[in-house]
Amino acid sequence: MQAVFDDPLLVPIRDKVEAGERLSFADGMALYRTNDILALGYLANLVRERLHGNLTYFNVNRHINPTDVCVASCRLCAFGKRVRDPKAYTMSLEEAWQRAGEGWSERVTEFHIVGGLHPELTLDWYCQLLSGLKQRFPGIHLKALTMVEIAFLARRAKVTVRETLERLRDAGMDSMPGGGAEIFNERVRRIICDHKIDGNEWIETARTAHQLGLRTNCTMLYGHLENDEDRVDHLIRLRTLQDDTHGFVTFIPLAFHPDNTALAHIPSTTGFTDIKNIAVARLMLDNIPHIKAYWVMMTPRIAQIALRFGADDIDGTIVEERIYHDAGATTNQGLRRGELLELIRRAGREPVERDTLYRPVERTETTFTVLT
Ligand code: V47
Repeated sequence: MQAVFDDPLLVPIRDKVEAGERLSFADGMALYRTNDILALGYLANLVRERLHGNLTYFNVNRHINPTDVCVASCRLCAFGKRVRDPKAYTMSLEEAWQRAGEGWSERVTEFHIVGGLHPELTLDWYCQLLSGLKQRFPGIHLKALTMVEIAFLARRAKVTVRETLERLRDAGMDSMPGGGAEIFNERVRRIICDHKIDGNEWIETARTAHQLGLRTNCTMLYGHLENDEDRVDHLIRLRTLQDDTHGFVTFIPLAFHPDNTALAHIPSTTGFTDIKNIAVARLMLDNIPHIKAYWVMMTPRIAQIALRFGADDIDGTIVEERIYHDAGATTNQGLRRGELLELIRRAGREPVERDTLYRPVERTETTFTVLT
């Protein structure tokens, strides 16, 4: 028996999803415009369970933000500070290496390393940062630097994006996070982050990374000045690149947090919008394997619900989070491994600890092995 939907516009979409067919721009618009959240959930869950069954992924990771000094001054951001701001910080290499080993005793498998666009930190400095981390923590995967940081470092070093990526890869960079994509539409981008690379440059930097064999994530920032067309356009541009490269591992929809930003007048997103963005992403991005419900951004409670609306991953232990907390997030700075297991189990899903590339991690009391 087929599911009955309140919204008749979803019926042809249901037929496509059940047949495993690709959804169009118009389908994406219908998905965003519907209020039939249960229908969206039914369809997204169908795809999610087709791909991953009952499994839900998480990892034991630590965020490291070496500096919050940033020349971009994006209106969307509460994290970046001007170089002369007394509240700004920049870690020395020694501090960053030491910080990496601090925090909870749970053995992390990934360092997630991002920061501001610092006017003085050079490509060489980042190479030293990464090679120093590799020396001190040889088994830990370095997921480092967004496309925006890469393009900035390349420009400052007067070398190509390809060479920048090659040098960082040789220094120890294993993969890249998905930040900085924001929304590709130029009209909106000019308002929310006018000094950042444009959407085409973000896509072309990701293409180069993928061509060099670096896997990356991708994101979309929603809940600010964008409209439904901009969101669908963003998702389709990511899907088109993925058809070419197959380099994206995970998509993470990111809800805009307005506090302490130049866009503080914009109301925060609601749980309804957050869940809708997870479901639409799962349905539109038919070639990206994983959809992450980032618990810091959506709260553990909504992230848990998202596991029934298309998400198969809730990210990790994190330990220390700054970007969302500077923008008013009230969630914890980190969660323990046991708390993530519990969150997933209580949604009736089966937790799998993964490494950055989604290989299962097996733990004994004191060691862990990545199963290849
Ligand atoms: O690039 C900045 C966004 C991103 C705000 O790849 C803001 O696994 C909301 O990319 N409100 C950083 N969002 C976070 C990110 C990420 C997080 C978790 C996992 C991964 C991954 C990537 O956060 C930034 C920007 O897009 N951001 N300021 C703000 N006020």
